[in-house]
Amino acid sequence: MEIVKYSFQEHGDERGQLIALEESKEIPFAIRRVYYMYDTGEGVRRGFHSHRTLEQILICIHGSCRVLLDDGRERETVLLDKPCEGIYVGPDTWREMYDFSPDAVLLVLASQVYDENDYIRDYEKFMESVRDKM
Ligand code: T46
Repeated sequence: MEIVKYSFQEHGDERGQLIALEESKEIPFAIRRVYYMYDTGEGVRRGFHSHRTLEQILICIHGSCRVLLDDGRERETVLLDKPCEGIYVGPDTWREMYDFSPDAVLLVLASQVYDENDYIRDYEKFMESVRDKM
């Protein structure tokens, strides 16, 4: 599977770096929610679900973590370790986040507000839903 990666423009000067992300510009959807996770315990694995419609951009703005993506055919992992890089994670993609460094802050820009009905949290049900679309 192809992982869609973004390299965001850094507006650097002698004061340091700044990255600006605008909806429908650097981010390919209207941003309706922002959340972030931090203080993730050692050895913790999060995620374990897919979404029916949600689109997201994941950016590890501090520290590092790994993301496993599974589209029902293939699994890929990606290392997020730069605040200027992000990945797109769309619907019908199982995701797991792991290997968080103690200082990791994983920022997520999302296309929809929180809706538990958009989640598929059972791997067999996820496989059934993607098989139906293959
Ligand atoms: C995803 C990955 C990358 C809210 O109340 N509002 C929110 O917007 C979110 C994201 C979560 N919550 C609550 C629901 C749970 O009680 O926060 C708690 C932890 O959420 P969850 O267990 O779903 O977190 P992760 O890390 O497994 O998954 C999250 C997102 O939920 C998910 O959409 O794609 O990060």
